[in-house]
Amino acid sequence: MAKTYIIGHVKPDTDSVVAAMALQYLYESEKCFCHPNAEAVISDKINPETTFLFEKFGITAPRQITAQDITPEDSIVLVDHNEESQRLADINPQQIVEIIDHHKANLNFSQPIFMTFKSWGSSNTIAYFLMKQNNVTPDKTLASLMLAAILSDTVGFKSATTTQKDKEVGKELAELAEITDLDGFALEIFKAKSNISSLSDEQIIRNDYKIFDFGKKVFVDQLETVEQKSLVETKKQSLLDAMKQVKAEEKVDLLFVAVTDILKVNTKLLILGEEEEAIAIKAFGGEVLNNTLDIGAKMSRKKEIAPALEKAIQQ
Ligand SMILES: [Mn+2]
Repeated sequence: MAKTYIIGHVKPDTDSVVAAMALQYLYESEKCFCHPNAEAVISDKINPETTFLFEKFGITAPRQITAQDITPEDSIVLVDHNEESQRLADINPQQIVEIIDHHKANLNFSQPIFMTFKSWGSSNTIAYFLMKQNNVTPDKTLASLMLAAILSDTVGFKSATTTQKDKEVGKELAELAEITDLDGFALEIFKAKSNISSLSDEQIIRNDYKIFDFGKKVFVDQLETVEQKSLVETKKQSLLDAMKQVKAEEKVDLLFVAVTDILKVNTKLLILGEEEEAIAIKAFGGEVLNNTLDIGAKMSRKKEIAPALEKAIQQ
């Protein structure tokens, strides 16, 4: 029987995995979406933060698939991404029937599809909005995970991507989840996100990266952490070595690692070489000291870091 796969971006974060689960719940509860046999799936292993959350709430992760698992009769719903470089490799764009996303659209389809794009802070804010529109209420566990995803994507409502809608939805989900200490819950999530102790240097560089095509290929990894100081000081040299290796492997023109302190609200960029230094200074100003550039309170890769780099490259 034909299936509908709901899938987030490669290198899935909590927002993309949980939003896929939320949409499965919505499609099962409200048949008007006409997505039979909907299944939330993932394209890569879940990250330490999502692992922590699934353990905390006793949830099994969605199944990991490859394009080979999708038959020509199946449909695909993309969530938390739209552009080709973020999609599961080798899927047929003709099979994409719907997209729910909060990123910049970069699309070209030969057939009409359903699209819900909202510039809110999290795909789960959109998923909850769609649920509400259809009189569907998430159960307590799903509400907890959706709240966690919103807190994670908006860095506890502190990121520049945060909107009034995220806060409003967060409040409603907290009630459904019966979570009263939002700050405490956010801190737990940040600590799990920061826990990179089990990762090698290369895995750290590849933990949460996006490759942007700004005329030049730009790899931007972001480490959202409560341990910025130790990462930027103690671990810097081995991270720079791993950055050099990943840059060669990925054949990108520029590679940046943004080390964001989510409690202090500050980002330091690790600068690999002269090319990165020139673009980073053009983008953010300031001075590179020991391969590090302090870019201040900028925490959002999507809204602050990537657009500034794009502008600097295209100047
Ligand atoms: Mn997201």
